[in-house]
Amino acid sequence: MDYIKITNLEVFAHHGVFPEENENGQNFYVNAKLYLSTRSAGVSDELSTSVDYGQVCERIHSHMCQHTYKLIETAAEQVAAEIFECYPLVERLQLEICKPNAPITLPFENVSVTIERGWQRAFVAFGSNMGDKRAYIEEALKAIEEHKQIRVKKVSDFYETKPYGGVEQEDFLNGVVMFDTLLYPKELLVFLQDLEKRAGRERLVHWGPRTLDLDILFYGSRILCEEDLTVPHPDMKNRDFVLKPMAEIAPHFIHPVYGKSMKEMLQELNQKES
Ligand code: A4P
Ligand code: MG
Repeated sequence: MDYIKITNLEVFAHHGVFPEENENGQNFYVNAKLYLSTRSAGVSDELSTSVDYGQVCERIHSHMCQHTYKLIETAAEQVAAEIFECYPLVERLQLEICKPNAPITLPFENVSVTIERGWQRAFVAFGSNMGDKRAYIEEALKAIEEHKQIRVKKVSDFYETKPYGGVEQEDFLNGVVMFDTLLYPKELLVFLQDLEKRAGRERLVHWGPRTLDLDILFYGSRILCEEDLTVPHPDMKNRDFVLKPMAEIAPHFIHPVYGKSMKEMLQELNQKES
């Protein structure tokens, strides 16, 4: 991918663990690589179709001057967050903060931290089978849309579905939302669980009735097998309440484990069931 590169932007600021550093300040140097497509700017020759690097430098400079962090890790994280917030065209960012005058009592040339952050495509399934199902889902979708580090791209139709899994319970309302996010998978899980809590979700019966269930179906093409998080969400090949909305909004998205598109997986499930 194309990128705009800023090298050794000098900033006099006060970050550091020691009070003398916060008081006296020192020079920091920032290197940034902003990944974005420069194609339309290349064709149109219009600044409005790209990112103004002069403005980016000023933003980095004023953020670094106006805040005092103990760690350059925090400075990097916060500067990155501001760049993503202000420049929607930036898809990925590599940021290095150098501190060549760090208080180290040995000869050294430089110390720095480099981070890489970017928007990731995620799919989340929503379901409800208690109370005002539509209202619970709409409330959650609103909160997802309002999150600063989430950009909703598509929401599927809401599907009325029969309960799957053997527990006798009310019909469900199901669907899928597709978005780009800067949140890490675990942070996304915590956010979604908080929304479930806000909807008054109680975990009484496994696979039982719920006001709101939000499951991470996919996080890019990442495969995660952790104690509290399995991605892609398991068992989706048997669940038409997941595959139907997925096939509606992302028919050509490839399941990273099965190597099949959502459309193909839905067709296979339909064949199995007929
Ligand atoms: N967890 C692991 N991986 C994930 C992930 N990818 N996304 C962990 C979200 N959570 C994940 O979930 C239990 C634990 O799974 C969480 O603590 C999280 O750390 P839960 O929602 O508390 O419990 P649950 O509902 O009993 O399990 P789960 O996995 O959400 O159930 P399912 O598989 O979603 O099945 N029939 C229809 N028609 N429509 C439905 O929506 N849903 C279920 C529940 C059964 N039948 C249904 C439907
Ligand atoms: Mg769940």
